[in-house]
Amino acid sequence: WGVVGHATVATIANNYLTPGAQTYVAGILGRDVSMASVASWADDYRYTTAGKFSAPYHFIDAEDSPPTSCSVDLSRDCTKSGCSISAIANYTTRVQDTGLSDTDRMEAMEFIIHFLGDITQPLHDEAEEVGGNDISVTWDGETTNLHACWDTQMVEKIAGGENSTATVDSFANTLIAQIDNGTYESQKADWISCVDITTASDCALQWAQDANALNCQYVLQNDESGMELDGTYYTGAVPYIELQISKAGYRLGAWLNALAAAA
Ligand code: DCM
Ligand code: DCM
Ligand code: DCM
Ligand code: ZN
Ligand code: ZN
Repeated sequence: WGVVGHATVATIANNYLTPGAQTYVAGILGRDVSMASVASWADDYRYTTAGKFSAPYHFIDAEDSPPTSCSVDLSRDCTKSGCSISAIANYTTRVQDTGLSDTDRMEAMEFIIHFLGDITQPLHDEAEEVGGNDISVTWDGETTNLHACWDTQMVEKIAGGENSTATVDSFANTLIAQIDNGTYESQKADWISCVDITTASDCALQWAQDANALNCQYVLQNDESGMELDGTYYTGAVPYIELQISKAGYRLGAWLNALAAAA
């Protein structure tokens, strides 16, 4: 996801933190630092020399065959340099390691906030055409790629603008209302059916498989190459994007609650 997506995930998660988790998160990030404000730090960091090692952690390149066959296989798909699943496990361990420096634990927390978002973006769980980066499409007549549209253009169109606190808060509140007593009320328990911080890799694999399935259901269902996405494709994608961002936020809240309860 882009900046609006990650900030919305973090804002939703923040809404579901227990009082203990609010204190726990603030103690690690810093008192006046919101989760939303650090939610895209990992995307800036991966382009720095110091942070280059973390670039593969944002995705898992599932070598499946969409739209016919979708699957994620940890041993097949998580490379030696790591992937989103190994990263979620690693940083879940590191944020709990009180022997690490405050900076290392803060970075671990920021990685968790970010990667529990990215893992719900279907194209972050897909090797095909480099997660859709190599599928050229247009958005309102402008050339871009399928991955960027899912990360940014479509999310901003749903949210009603580029990144701002007002846009993100309003989008997050709309989704929170659906989680609390709307479309998602009956599904949200499934979203957190695996929230066991002692088996983080197993949970993250389930989350990746859940999102990867959408590549066969919708994202890569037709040949999107050359397609204008700001039309029928966008309209059909909206419910999936809202679902995945809601899911990520609610799950992240539960994950942080579990971390705080174990601390
Ligand atoms: N930032 C962060 N975590 C870090 C370092 C920076 O969340 N470990 C955030 C704080 C700023 C932004 O990234 O909003 C830019 O930080 P800087 O000016 O330190 O590069
Ligand atoms: N690092 C990490 N996860 C680990 C070990 C290290 O993210 N399990 C990070 C911490 C530093 C960088 O990698 O930012 C280099 O760490 P080190 O100097 O410990 O090799
Ligand atoms: N990405 C991905 N799968 C890959 C490579 C990249 O999901 N195999 C994601 C990471 C960014 C976007 O695609 O969200 C663009 O990546 P980059 O800037 O590395 O081209
Ligand atoms: Zn992306
Ligand atoms: Zn990312």
